[in-house]
Amino acid sequence: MPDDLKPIKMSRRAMLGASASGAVLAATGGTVYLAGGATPAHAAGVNLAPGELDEYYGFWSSGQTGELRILGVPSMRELMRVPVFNRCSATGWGQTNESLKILTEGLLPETKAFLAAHGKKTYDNGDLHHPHMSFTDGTYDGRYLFMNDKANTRVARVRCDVMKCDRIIEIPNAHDIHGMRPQKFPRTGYVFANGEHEAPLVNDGQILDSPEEYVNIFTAIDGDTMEIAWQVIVSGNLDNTDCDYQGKYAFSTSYNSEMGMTLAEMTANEMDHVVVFNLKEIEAGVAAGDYQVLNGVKVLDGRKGQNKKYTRYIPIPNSPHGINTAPDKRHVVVNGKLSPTCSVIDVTKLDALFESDAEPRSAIVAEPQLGLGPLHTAFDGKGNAFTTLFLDSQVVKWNVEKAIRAYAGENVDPIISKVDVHYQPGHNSTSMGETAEADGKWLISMNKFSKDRFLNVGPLKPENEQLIDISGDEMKVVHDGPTFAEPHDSIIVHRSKVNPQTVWKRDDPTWEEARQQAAADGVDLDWGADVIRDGNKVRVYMHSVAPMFSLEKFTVKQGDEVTIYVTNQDDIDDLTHGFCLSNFGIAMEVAPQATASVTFIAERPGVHWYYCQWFCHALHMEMRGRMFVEPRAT
Ligand code: RUQ
Ligand code: CUA
Repeated sequence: MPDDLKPIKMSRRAMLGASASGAVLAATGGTVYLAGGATPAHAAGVNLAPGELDEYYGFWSSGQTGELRILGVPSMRELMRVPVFNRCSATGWGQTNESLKILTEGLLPETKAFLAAHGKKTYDNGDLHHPHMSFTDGTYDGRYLFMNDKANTRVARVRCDVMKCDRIIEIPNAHDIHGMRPQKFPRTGYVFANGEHEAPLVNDGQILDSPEEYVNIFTAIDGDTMEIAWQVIVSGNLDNTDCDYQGKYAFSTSYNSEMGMTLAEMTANEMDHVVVFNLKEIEAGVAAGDYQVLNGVKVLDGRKGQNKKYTRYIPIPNSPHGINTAPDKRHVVVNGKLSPTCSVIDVTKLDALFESDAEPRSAIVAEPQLGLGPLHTAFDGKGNAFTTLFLDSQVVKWNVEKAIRAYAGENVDPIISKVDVHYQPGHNSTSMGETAEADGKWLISMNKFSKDRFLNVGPLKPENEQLIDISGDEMKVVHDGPTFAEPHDSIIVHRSKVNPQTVWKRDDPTWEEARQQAAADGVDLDWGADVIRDGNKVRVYMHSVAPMFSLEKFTVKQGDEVTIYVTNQDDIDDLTHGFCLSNFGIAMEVAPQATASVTFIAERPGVHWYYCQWFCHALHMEMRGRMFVEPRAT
């Protein structure tokens, strides 16, 4: 633990509540937490005192809200929302030219045409399930976060130096990206993305009821360039994905090996499968030209029965969902969902599947019976696994080595303990748990239902994310955290891995187009106070220094296409300004040393105030100016 980490202290209120309920306080390694009979109703959980910092960053998805969220762990305080697939009223994401560039440049041509027919430039919804950080040598490297959009088949990247999204791409040929993971070794490298829903390969309206012509697509994206490296056609749909610590294999679960279209068809088989992707063989296939090009992407055939060395299909009971590689760098846990089991793959046994056509199930080394509805598994780095049981509303802690011995015939029970969670857990995540540096301190159980755990806010309820202390054999629920629709997944990253800037650098590429336009206009983007007319296009350059904009007023004509560039010249930590043009539906964030711009048609004659919409100064209310729109000559 770095020296600068302050011990986590309980609040006085929590301590009083805890002792009143007869709980015992235990201190370990600077961390104080509840033990014994503390009931969550009395325990405020692990509170940090005012001003104390969390030990971990939690990166949270937000499901159908479409943004990334940053929480502090263990306090569970929400620290930031990073807009990605959504439209954000506060920051102007989805409206500023800088964000629209990112939101539109990666869309497929047919998507752009479709959106244009609706008067839109981009989608304004998304379904962000899985946020994961880039890796180097099996652990987080603090460069990027990657995340999927199930709703509109996209993958996005967030820069960790500024915690803003810098690239979004739409994935051609696939339908609805669900599972997504970055390569762990040697580095990211690839970002693997599962198409969840199968469709005809050429989906042009010719085929509906011929399931044999439906395929599914596994995609490898180059995480550095955000371009698609290759795709593989597979049999069955694809749910979640993970990869090994050796850089050789990726794996995806399939809950519908039947390729069924109805619920009855989809759940007919007792066994579905995990698809194993052989990265070296796929790369060799690409090099050898064994692909077709579809929508500009190299697509290889890895379907069952192709007898190619690209894929193998390991039968797994039944409709498996989550797949999680253990920090021991060897075992991969496949969560059975409709089967009460988890299946454990040993990655050292995968070579034989490809090289000597060994029976696919020979890679399974354990299949413990854990409880009802296993969905996802996390790890403590001490050989133990934590699996969510959706139907039982529990988390089960079990030992991987014991499960392997039991599978080999020994009379040993791998289950260590179970804890009730509230209610119906989906994902879970442990501190650093999806890296080789899993540290076994905290577990988040991401529960889909909160029911009675919070004040009733009407028929729509928050989810409940519970913080669990996993440092001992018994798991202890120490905090309930409500979250809005609808986080699926999270990762817990030690704060030593992440070090964002506090102000922007003026040479940041985000506003490169503004920089070029200003140069073409002969204007100083940094210190602008200029109005440039170019036909019916008007470009307004201003900067802000609290509490003033450099332009107190400017004039345009009705019908002009106006672009306003605002550069925040304050370079003090946290001194963000905003620009809101009232009754024009325009508002944006301009953080310290950033430039942001927005384009609109000045269709309303008269005086219109613009004002700073981020509280910045004692004279924040006075930080305003006027746009005068001269009426069109009639
Ligand atoms: S999934 S609740 Cu979208 Cu990650 Cu399993
Ligand atoms: Cu500038 Cu408020």
